[in-house]
Amino acid sequence: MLAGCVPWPPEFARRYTERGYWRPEPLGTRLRTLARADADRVALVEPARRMTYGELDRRADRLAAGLRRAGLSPGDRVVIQLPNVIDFVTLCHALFRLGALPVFALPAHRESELAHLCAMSDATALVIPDNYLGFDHRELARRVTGPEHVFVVGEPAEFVALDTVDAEPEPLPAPDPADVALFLLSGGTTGLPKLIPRTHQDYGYNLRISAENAGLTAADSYLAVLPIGHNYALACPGVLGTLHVGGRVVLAPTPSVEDVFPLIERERVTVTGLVPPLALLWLEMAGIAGADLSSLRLVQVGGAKFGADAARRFGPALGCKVQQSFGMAEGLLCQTALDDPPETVATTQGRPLSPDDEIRVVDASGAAVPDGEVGELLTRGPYTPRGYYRAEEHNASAFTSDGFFRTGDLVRLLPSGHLVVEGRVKDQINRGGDKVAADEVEDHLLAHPAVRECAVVAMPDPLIGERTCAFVVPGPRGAAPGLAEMVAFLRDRGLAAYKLPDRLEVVESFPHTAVGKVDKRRLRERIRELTGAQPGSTS
Ligand code: OOB
Repeated sequence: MLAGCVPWPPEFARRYTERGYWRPEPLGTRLRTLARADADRVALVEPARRMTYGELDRRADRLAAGLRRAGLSPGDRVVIQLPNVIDFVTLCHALFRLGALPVFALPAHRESELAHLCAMSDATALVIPDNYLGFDHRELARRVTGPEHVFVVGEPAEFVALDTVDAEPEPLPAPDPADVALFLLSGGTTGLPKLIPRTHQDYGYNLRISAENAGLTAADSYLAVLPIGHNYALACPGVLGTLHVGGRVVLAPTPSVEDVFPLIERERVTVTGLVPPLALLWLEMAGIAGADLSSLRLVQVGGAKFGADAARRFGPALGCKVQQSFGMAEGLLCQTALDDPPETVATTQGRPLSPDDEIRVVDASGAAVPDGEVGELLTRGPYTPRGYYRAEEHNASAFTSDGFFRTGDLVRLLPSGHLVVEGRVKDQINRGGDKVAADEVEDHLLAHPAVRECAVVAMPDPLIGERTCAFVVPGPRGAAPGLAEMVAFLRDRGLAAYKLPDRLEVVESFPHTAVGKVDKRRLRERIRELTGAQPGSTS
């Protein structure tokens, strides 16, 4: 396995292979078979362009050869920051074939995140769009040093247009299926996002079991609404799961209802995955937007807690089934089943998908809590890697000595095996599915000359579940900055917009815990009182 990664112990690897979870084939192998069997079948749809399985297969080969000729080698890391476009998917398959490793950035990331990802992964190449949602990503690329190559989808300026990377296919040695295929990003709890190495065979299993649990077949059209660089829309079952079964992937240019509803109607979309704020919006708009959504058979909702009331209303309002999805880039994926009773679908976040997903629910000392009580979820299994990339020190605390990942999520395990997410112990804000590591934002706030101390906490929000509140203790020099000034300051530091505080509270001092740490629990209570909000989740 690639240096800097933690392999599964051999006895586990043997078991996962023997049980058929791990298959000796690189990601994208099925694409070749499907392309040969039915070349003209539509694989990918953009609003103004479509691509068949045959074309996707050919383009992946030619792009792989072109990248090789441009100087990329197996094992090289390629940071991809693209919106939901066909080139994203062709590029992924080219890299799988070449054995080069995509590192998935989000379109919302800015200089701070992108520079970190390129440095962490030692990236050889960066792939960006020219513009997306009014932002010029070439400007961003100019400020990120490190990658030798910058490829652009669209107008390349001084960089290289991805379209022109093209060469006659040549035989390439197949990558080792046991090795890393791609890197996902952790939501981050301490500092900047960590890289999660996913192997061909672990990720292949991830996408197969989630495709199976969604009952996905070649007759399905999956609509990618959320960014496809995120695990959920990429492989749970997402784009890769859909292509695996020979279905059709419809790529939404943005998650807005104006873009998405007409696509559902036109392409007769059957399945999609949403975060709770979008699901609430769909619930509101379904009857009044005037689009025919009757082709939908299944809508997954996950990434943040989906309240039971909304979950109960969603299916009848949209005329489809709902599937709660509780997953993480680190591996474990829990989902309700298509034949679960409606109340189970409304009130739980599903069951782990693999019979070999091991679950422990523990208290702060690491001891198992009594059945049915709330504790931290620990897990290990055939698609949950044993460590972050190049993060030995962090891995020592993020994993138990016997390889269980500490999810930082508080859950209750029901006798049926379903989990209910009750909260979290990790210092993170879940902003409607977007994860914000409190201390990453705190580090940036502390760089402001007028800030002496700061603490970032979640505050309840009726629409997106949680928003970010920054508490600040001003320093001796100058007045504390207001929210607008602080937001401008953080933007200048290259922080992604979803990480910017929604509210700023200036205080004289912080409450402290008995051991002298800032007492964030009391700060959360204070902001709840100030906003008059109730503790709870999106409902
Ligand atoms: C998904 O993945 P990540 O890596 O962005 O975030 C994982 C974290 C979980 O540890 C949990 O804290 C939270 O997001 N989360 C949920 C949830 N789904 C994720 N919290 C409550 N209820 C849920 N349904 O978010 C992700 C990956 C694959 C599929 C779906 C979501």
